[in-house]
Amino acid sequence: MTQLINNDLLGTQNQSLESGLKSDYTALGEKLARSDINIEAILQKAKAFSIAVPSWGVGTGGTRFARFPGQGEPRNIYEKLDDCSVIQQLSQATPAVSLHIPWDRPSDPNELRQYADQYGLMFDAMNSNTFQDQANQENSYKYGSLTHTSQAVRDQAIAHNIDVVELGQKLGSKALTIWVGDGSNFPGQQHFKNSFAQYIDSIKQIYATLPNDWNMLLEHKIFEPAFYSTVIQDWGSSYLAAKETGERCLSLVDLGHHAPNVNIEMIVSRLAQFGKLGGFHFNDSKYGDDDLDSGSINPYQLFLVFNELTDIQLENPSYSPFYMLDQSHNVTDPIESLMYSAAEVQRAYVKSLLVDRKALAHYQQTNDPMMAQATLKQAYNLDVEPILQMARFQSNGAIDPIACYRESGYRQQCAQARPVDPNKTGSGII
Ligand code: LRH
Ligand code: MN
Repeated sequence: MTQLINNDLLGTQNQSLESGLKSDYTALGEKLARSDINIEAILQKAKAFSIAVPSWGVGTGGTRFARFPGQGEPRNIYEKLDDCSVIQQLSQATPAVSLHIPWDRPSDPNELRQYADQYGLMFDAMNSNTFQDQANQENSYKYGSLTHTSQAVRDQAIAHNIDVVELGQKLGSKALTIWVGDGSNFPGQQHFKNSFAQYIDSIKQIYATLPNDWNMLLEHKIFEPAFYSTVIQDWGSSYLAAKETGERCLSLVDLGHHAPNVNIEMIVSRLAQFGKLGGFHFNDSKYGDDDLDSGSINPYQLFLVFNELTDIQLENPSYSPFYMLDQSHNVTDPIESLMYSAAEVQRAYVKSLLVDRKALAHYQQTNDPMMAQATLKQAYNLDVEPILQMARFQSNGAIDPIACYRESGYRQQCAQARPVDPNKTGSGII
């Protein structure tokens, strides 16, 4: 397998940290054993955990005001895969990449698949794009796409999604994520029922062409780019559309797509209870769809989301939703942010495995709110860093990915190899 970070450097870095890790791990193991928890069993689950990285996340993100390009930014899908391979080599938790079409459309899908294979990378859910107009596109998406009042525009958007599925099949993907920004900026501008009916009619046509082993993931979002109403504005609209469309049409929860303080962990529980929770876009936010690093603002919410997921998986062990990071890295090195964020999501998952669920059920049943919340906090307050480090170490990753990455000088090498394109400043998320 091709690996872009020198393995001797990785080995030397790990060696300097190994003994500290082993004593921390042993101490945590003893502490967990006192609660009848076998740390080795938790470690195996931590090693099996994976989350996909967004191809658009390895470039520097921006806002509508400005984008400040970083050093050595990837200029095409191949360089994006190079960077994704570094994230996987060091974190050992991100073996799959989620592409966005047409941003990542390859001229030769087989060549792209082989390029990914050399790094042991796979392709996760494919993302279609009918929220931007492409050059020489016949119909504009200014007033919508899958919900547009014109059948011709809807047909164009449907055809694009079907085309993305066909490309995804060549790349080995097994899911299509549909996020549309369709909505309105003024009361009266859009007919709520008609636009929702047009959305459902459109996705049914896409679903009819979906391979039998694929899922279709519907992503809701409260606002932006529309600022008065959004057709798929909340989990309810997503659930209704998924229910109407078919068994393998499910809802995807992007954590940043809710109003501040919405109880996202309860939405997770609801969608799962009715068999429609298909996947996640993990990130964090304080105000809007800020696309900040996962766990950087509200790590307890991330833990509470995984607390629900682990509860669901106890009942249904085969339940495995699509996990993906969906972030915009405006001021950090995207590779560092994606490695750190993957570990933060893995951390929330591991902590959720340490919840004493028997005790929690007892305190819930006997209406003891103090002890119920204390039971969750007991797991959340545990420092599981030794388990995350051991998982990486035993998988030939880096005990300290960011230190190893910085020591490697990979970014500086990219800065040499990928001179900044002075014309590509502009603004926007990519
Ligand atoms: C919309 C979204 C969606 C992607 C886009 C890059 O806000 O979360 O998942 O298509 O970001
Ligand atoms: Mn998203």
